[in-house]
Amino acid sequence: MKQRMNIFAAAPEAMKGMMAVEATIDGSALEHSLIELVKIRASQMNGCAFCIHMHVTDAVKHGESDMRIHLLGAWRRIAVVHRPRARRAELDRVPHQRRRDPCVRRGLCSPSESVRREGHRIAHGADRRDQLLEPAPDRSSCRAPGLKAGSGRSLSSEERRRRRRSSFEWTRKQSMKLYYSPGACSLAGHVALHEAGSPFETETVDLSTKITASGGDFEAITTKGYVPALVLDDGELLSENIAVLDFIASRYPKLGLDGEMGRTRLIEALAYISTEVHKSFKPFWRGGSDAEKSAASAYITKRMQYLADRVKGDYLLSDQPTVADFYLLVTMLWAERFGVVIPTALQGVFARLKARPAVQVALKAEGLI
Ligand SMILES: N[C@@H](CCC(=O)N[C@@H](CS)C(=O)NCC(=O)O)C(=O)O
Repeated sequence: MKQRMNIFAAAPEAMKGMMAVEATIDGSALEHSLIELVKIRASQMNGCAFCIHMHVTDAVKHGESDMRIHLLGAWRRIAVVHRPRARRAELDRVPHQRRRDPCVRRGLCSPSESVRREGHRIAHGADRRDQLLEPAPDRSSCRAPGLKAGSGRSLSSEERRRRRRSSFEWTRKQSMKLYYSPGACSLAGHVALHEAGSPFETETVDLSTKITASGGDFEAITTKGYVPALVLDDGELLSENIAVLDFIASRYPKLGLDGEMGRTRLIEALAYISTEVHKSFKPFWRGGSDAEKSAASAYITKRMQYLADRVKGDYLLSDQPTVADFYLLVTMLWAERFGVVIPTALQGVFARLKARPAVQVALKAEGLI
């Protein structure tokens, strides 16, 4: 194959201009996914398959919907690419300072999302709301590894360009990494990432020795020592199934619930599955007595019945599966394995979930089928 030209070496002046334009656009209040749509469209017009692939990957990563990407070829004729007037007005109300949030500038979330969404808080390590509302003094958590904190104002333009380039290359190389143990609750996140079509890597963990498949010390990755552990694409570690699944649904809204109460209802379901269903399997995993197992079994069926009585469609919360379905799926697989009765109304959901291609892929990858 013909080697690609190193454009930075071949046309440094042109690249200088390009990077300056890109820096200006990135520093503006435009949503990152919208910028990527423009880049995809330009690449389509240029007929550059490499660039289309690169910008589609970035657009998906920044939460762009498949629909808007597919419709780009006819963008002049459709309404979906335009931000609704209400959305523009909302954006205009965001104080300028917040638009300068480094996470917003890197396109990890839109200005309003940086205030509103839990995904932002988790992804960027701010666990208090007020840390979000006021710019944190040290923003290193939003930065690519190896880039030092600082305002950037005192940097030479050459150094700024070098950093931009390295951060640009870094974003391209990193993808999320899920540490899982076959059949464990981490399977929920594994399925969700496949459903999302997200680029991600995996590594298995031996939970008895805490050694990862590549021989690493899992407790050095998370002192919690349990799965799931999701290393985000900016290098931050996320643990706890509820948080991991909420993060995935925030980034890939098709796996969440629409509406003002959507996210709250999703967390409500995740919390119920985690604390009332998942945790009740303890006697089965931790060598409980027969009496303990039998009591747990009855309790789990009762707790599942509550969900069964409220099934909202083909899946638990709607006609489309959400991350809560994938968590429930794991517990139903455990129920099947340990002979716990699954309520009839959940059996259809169970069958539909098992038949999904993403579920099949994840089960196969974990060696469960
Ligand atoms: N609080 C955690 C618990 C996760 C959990 O129970 N993980 C199990 C597998 S399903 C595990 O890794 N156990 C190994 C251990 O605790 O040593 C969560 O909700 O994500």
